[in-house]
Amino acid sequence: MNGEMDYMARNTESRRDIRAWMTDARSVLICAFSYGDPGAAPSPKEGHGRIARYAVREDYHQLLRDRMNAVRDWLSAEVPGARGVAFCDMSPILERSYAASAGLGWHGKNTLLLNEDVGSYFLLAGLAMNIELPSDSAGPDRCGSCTKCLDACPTAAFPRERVLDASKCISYFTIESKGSIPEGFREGVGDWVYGCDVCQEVCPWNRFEKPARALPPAKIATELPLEELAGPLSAGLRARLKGLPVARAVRKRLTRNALLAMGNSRLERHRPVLEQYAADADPVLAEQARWSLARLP
Ligand code: B12
Ligand code: SF4
Ligand code: SF4
Repeated sequence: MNGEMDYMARNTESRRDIRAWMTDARSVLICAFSYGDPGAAPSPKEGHGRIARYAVREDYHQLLRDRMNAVRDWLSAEVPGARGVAFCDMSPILERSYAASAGLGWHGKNTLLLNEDVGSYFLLAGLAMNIELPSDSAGPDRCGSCTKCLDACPTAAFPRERVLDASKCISYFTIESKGSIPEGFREGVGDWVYGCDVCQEVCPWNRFEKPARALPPAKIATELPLEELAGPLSAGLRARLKGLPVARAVRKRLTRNALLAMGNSRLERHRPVLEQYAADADPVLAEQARWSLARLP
């Protein structure tokens, strides 16, 4: 279920118990940072590829670790001997489990953490501390009988509620997977070129989405022209993508994803670009372009 993300099968100890990661940890302080932006839903646009909302603003990894380090520095100054290590996304720690135990929300059926005030458009970052902190308690599950996210997933990546088969998720295919996207899933990937927000867009709790205060505003639109994404990036686009998560994407993966979306668009105007890549020295790009060409009318 992990696809090529081998790292998820490693460090299972620290996923079970954070003390395998920080031996003297006694508390976890975890925060949610909203990137809500009502009205900024990535919507299909002819000849464009969609980008997940979180990826169009400044990369959050260092930004949020810095914020948690500022909290750690303040706590260390207040409590002599207090020590802590910040984490955000990159460490083998089940952030959603800690966040749920801390009362930040509940595990939605789409496996994301949901909060009744802001929905699910937030990111998590935490601090493992060597001191005992007062603890909060988990809140109730508010999904009820809703199954909108499970029904809407374009690649049927949920074998059952609250379980994601990561090897079928568009987010995995477009961001993490290095080789060819398996044929059986290409149609489902649709026009997504970096991440996927479908199981959040349909969630009724995201109606309560509020403008983000905790993260910087979006720097680019959530839809970009496929021709621009497939070719060598222009200086202008490179400058606009600088510092965004989408800029972390390996160039080849972004090209592969744009070629796939061109096939799904069925737009004749993409033929010249696809014909050019059909003869590319890279077998993944060449095969993807041929598949997409075969879908043009
Ligand atoms: C690897 C990863 C991915 C992989 C695999 C996801 C997966 N299977 O978990 C891929 C690339 C597919 C992915 C996709 C996305 N991700 Co991601 N991802 C991660 C990462 C780095 C690790 C997750 C992990 O270890 N998963 C393994 C499983 C076992 O862990 P788990 O789902 O957390 O499950 C545990 C708990 O949920 C709990 N649990 C599950 N169900 C229930 C039910 C109850 C009642 C209880 C009590 C407990 C419980 O038990 C499980 C085992 O202990 C985390 C950051 C982190 N370090 O946590 C971000 C993280 C989960 N991702 C995040 C985001 C934003 C996304 C995307 C929305 C990005 C996008 N727009 O494309 C999508 C959403 C896909 C989806 N529906 O979940 C955010 C989620 C924020 C939130 N509000 O929940 C995180 C927390 C990053 C962050 N720092 O903010 N992601
Ligand atoms: S992110 Fe997209 S592909 Fe992944 S589970 Fe959600 S809807 Fe399905
Ligand atoms: S769409 Fe419905 S089932 Fe899915 S997470 Fe939102 S409330 Fe829960």
